[in-house]
Amino acid sequence: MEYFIYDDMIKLKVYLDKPENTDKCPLCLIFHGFTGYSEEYHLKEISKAMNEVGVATLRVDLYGHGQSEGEFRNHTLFKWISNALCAFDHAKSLDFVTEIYISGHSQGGLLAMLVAPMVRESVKFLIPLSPAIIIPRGAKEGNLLGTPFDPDNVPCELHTWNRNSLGSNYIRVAQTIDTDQAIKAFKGRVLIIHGDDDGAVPISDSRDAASKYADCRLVAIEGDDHCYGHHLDKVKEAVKEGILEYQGRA
Ligand code: FER
Repeated sequence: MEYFIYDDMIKLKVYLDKPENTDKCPLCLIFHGFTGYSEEYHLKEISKAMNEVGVATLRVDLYGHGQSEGEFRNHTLFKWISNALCAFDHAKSLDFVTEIYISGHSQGGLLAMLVAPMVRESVKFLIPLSPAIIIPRGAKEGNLLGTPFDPDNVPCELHTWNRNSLGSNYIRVAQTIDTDQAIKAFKGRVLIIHGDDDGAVPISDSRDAASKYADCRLVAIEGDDHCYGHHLDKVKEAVKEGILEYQGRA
């Protein structure tokens, strides 16, 4: 089911998929990555895998992406955090939902890591997929998308791979993000999944994050790339196993 929710004046497209033959069930929020959108193949397949183990999903097109409002060049992690909290509140209001999990891919995986501790009283399971921990670090060190810049004199434009450009506030906001603090503040279960041949976002950041979380397992997908072009089946298996294990049914 597709519909819109509102983050105040901003219309956000969401895709709700429920497992068959269930009355009440958990729901997992799924956030896409930078230049991504909810209907990407890998996200639809991961959503199906969750449905197969009895978990509903809510995929959210975030500000400036997919069919949601906002200009790509004006998107920032602050706007995405606001959107994610709005999606969380919406999910909480759905009467079939028993519990909420949070997942996301790449920049959406980073977003999931930032939002989970903010709603830690209700979210006990976090599933970052190839999380782009590299973004806040790159913003602080002065290198994003392979483009070096002076982090103390933030450039007014950042050119991306699909010819869209990005305003400077993206970088200014990313410079304020403290990933280690978000990791420290989340004590629930974490399952990180990451291809070990990811050229866009290094798996080393996920290994480091996994060692810092209180309760985390990292599943490395051997030979896979950023969007799981080779072994999406293994990603789906890892998601299903992780959910069943979390639910104590494995
Ligand atoms: C970067 C590396 C990765 C970057 C963004 C990404 C803006 C995000 C990737 C994704 O979400 O798929 O340097 O800079």
